[in-house]
Amino acid sequence: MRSIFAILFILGLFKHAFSEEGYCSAPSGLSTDAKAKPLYWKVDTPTLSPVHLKDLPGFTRSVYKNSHALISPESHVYGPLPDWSDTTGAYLISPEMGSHFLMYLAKLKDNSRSGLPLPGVERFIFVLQGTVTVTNATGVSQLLKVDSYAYFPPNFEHSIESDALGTIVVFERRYSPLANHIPEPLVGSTDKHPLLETPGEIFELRKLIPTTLAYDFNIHIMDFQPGEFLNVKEVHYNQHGLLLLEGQGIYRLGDSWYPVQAGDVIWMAPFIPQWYAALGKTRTRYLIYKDANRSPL
Ligand code: UGY
Ligand code: MN
Repeated sequence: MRSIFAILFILGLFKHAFSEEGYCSAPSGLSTDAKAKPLYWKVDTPTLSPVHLKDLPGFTRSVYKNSHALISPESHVYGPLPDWSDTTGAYLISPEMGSHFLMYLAKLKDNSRSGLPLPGVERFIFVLQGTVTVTNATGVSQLLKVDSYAYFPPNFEHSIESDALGTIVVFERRYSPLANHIPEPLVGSTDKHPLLETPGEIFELRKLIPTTLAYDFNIHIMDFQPGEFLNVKEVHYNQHGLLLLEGQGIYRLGDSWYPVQAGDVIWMAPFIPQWYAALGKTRTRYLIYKDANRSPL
């Protein structure tokens, strides 16, 4: 009796392996298995339909050109970050592309601890997931939750730690000094910032860094409702590093039009024509680095 069950079980396993993995010969019209997939079934159920694109081997929406790059999540490559402990990071925008700034994602866990930026380099962090603790040289600590950020002026001693899981996006650049203007460290959160005027535009704008001359860049948080778009087809000397936090839409970069969604990162070189339209059913929110307050000369 036992051996009959064993045989039936083994037969069942074979049947499963063959039909799941498609090792068996193509099903004939005489197949009695109602679940068998007909020959050429993929023509009608194409891998290329949007929901399946991520499963297509070798497929990525990432693009790298002289004037811009789109780096979508399936292309992010994580590795150790120099001088950080127990942290992995993915550099997404760096001077090798032509940018004057660095943008990377860092994943922290128990016992993670940041290294310091290079001398003369300022740092901005924004929390995407979990919580992180930032501590200054005198030992004063602050807990940052999702949507909170911190700015560290150049040569400002600090550490970033996590006792659980935390993901942050980090921007760093060599500070461009201006006589009599000294940037201060900052800590804050997006929701504490008032909406700013955006003459001629419809999107909602917050700036996370003061617009005073001490700071040589800003981080804008821009919100679009579905159907809203940039009125100005922007062309400007400033550089951008963008992270889509929520939503989806179409980004125009030069002559190319890209479907984009939350998680995507975009590098925009100076003077690249840029335009965005929000689509779908939910708001788009993106975070965007923009250099400011310094002459391009
Ligand atoms: O301020 C900006 O340059 C911003 N509106 N650019 C952008 O969203 N691509
Ligand atoms: Mn712009």
